[in-house]
Amino acid sequence: QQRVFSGVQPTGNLHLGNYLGAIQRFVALQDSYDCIYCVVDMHAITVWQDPIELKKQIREVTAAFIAAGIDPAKHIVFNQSQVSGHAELAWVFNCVARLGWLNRMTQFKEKAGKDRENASVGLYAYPSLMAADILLYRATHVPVGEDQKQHLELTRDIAQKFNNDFGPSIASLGLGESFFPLTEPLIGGPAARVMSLRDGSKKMSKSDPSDLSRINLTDDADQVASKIRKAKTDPEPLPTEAEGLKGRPEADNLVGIYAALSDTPKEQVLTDFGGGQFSTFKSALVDLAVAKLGPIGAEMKRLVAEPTHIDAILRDGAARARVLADETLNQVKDIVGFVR
Ligand code: AQP
Repeated sequence: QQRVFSGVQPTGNLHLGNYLGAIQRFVALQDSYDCIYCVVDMHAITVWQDPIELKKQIREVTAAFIAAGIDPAKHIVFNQSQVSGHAELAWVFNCVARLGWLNRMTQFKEKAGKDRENASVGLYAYPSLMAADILLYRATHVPVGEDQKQHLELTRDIAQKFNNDFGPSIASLGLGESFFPLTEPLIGGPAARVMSLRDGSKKMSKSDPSDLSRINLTDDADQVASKIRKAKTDPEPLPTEAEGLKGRPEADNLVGIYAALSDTPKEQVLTDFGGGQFSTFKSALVDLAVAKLGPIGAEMKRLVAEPTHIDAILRDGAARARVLADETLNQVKDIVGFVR
């Protein structure tokens, strides 16, 4: 059975990058896979989160999933902390992963910054927990933005080392040749890495201090329009072919956003707008972004106003996830040699 797992951190400021790189693709995969979509609140606390805000943010990410079109009745939507198997499997993986592997993780280096001694142990061990999230459900495919590629490679390394280290035990229990799948990342499309609207060399991110750098999913039409109009560009007209976007990161980013929002290749966008001025293209992009994001933002606001409904979705999803998680976890305990 092909199974998709992915997660989004409830760290506030959900933006167009999260939508195009992840959530929009989660929606599209629902017809072809069994999907598990998780609000990864335990990842969020690897950096400080205000407890009152965290609760709101967990509900907001859940609302974004539902508003974007994820069906929580057909698939599983839940928050990570309600299924304790994530933490339990992460501990086993902490003992499988090597320090040298984690030392190479660029996201830790970026997020810890210069004051590394003061970063949480959780931030360092983040990739082990992410591997546990995925492998607890033995997911075969994980849709993510390009920034998560390295963590997905580590997940495969952990799965492979577990399968090798415990090979004889797995075989003696009759659990097949390799217990964990080598999960395939699903990364791609024109918006695998949406860049900041202020600086084409930085990715659009929740933590950028400038609100003008990102389009938030809850921005109203005026905010979306003003941010796109102020987005950095260069003085040249748009090229007529994708080749001409090389060395023009801001133009490339806006064309990629248009392509992903309209579900057309970048080449088509350039056929329609190439040779013209940015102002014309930006007006069309505003119309498209408002038409696409407006209803999602409005539905998110409506859903977060009824937290009991959202909490019921998360509780129900967690109960269904727990059944799958417990099965894997019991097998892992047997494989490792724990008594239960
Ligand atoms: N700019 C982006 N372009 C495409 N995809 C992106 N994703 C994030 N930023 C972009 C994808 O969104 C999913 C959820 O991300 P996350 O919330 O788990 O964490 P993140 O990558 O840490 O998000 P941010 O916005 O970049 O936060 P900060 O500012 O804290 O670093 C993932 O699939 C991610 O790839």
